[in-house]
Amino acid sequence: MAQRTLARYLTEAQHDKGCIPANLKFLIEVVSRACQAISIAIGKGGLGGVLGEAGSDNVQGEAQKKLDVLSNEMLIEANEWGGHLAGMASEEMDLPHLVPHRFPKGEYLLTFDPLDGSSNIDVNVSIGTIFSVLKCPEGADLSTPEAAQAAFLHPGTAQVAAGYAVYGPTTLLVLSVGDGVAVFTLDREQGQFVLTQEDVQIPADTKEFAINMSNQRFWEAPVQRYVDEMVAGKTGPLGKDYNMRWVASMVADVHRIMTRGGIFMYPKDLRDPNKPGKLRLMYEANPMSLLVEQAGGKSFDATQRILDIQPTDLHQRCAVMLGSANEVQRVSDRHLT
Ligand code: P6P
Repeated sequence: MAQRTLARYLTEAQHDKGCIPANLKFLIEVVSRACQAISIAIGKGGLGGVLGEAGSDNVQGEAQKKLDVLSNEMLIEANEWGGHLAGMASEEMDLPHLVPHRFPKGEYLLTFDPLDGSSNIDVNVSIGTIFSVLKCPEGADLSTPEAAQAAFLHPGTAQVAAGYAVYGPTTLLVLSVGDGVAVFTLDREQGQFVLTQEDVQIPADTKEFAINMSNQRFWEAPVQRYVDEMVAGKTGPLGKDYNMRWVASMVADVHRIMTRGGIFMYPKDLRDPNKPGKLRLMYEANPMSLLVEQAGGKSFDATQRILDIQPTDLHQRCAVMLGSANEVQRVSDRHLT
């Protein structure tokens, strides 16, 4: 059977299921080509002069890697001319990037973390791009970047598409337009993404958890108790041994869970009561939560569904507990007792 490329998959979804308007199909293809170009830049590593620090900090006060800045620029340049977007927001930019007046404006808003896990770049561990697509509200005030921020502030349930690219031994694009999750593998000879898995399903149970254990003393009691129970294994109340993984690239940890199940947690850290978590709602937690739910998993901030959170700030953080439905439900229930 002929390979089903991303373009064919999107065309079929557009015609057969009517779930992808033409401009959304175009947007996803443009993002996929930007991810392809990012994959090539990353692949050059030290040979391409793209490793190391950029010498600047992002809005989060985090030192930017050269590839953080490059990936951000690649996504901006790929998307601003096509007439499908009204604006873009990124982890690497304080304010939204509005489509320049010289280009046509479209109906969608794109948020992204252009290169997630960038602390892993220089040690050659998998990293990724995370993106989320929203409809721009009718009559939104896009007169200035400051004013435009409000147009982005929708709960995750309003996303019309979400996905990530994971730059690992292979480069994969994992995508949902609200009709399940599909996985595409980059065929470097052909220079295009080819469908390699459809209708991803996360197993409801797991024996694998992902968390940064070095923060254990700063977690809230329910999370401490839950992790202690998993570490106790067969000798504890859960009656089974668990394994632990922590790549410190959300995309890599989430992709493992999409592939074989598991629970990923970046819980609230009591060191800074003003920071509900480390991960960002709009371009990390929300897109990943849509994908996980579309694959039969769950995603809570502890007690509430992440996709239901009403954002108040473009860069707000939230606690994240996502993955195998029964395991996520268990840790959420720990907060109610
Ligand atoms: P820590 C990467 O910096 C990131 O945003 C996520 O990709 C990852 O899951 C997390 O932070 C790792 O955080 O505290 O373990 O370095």
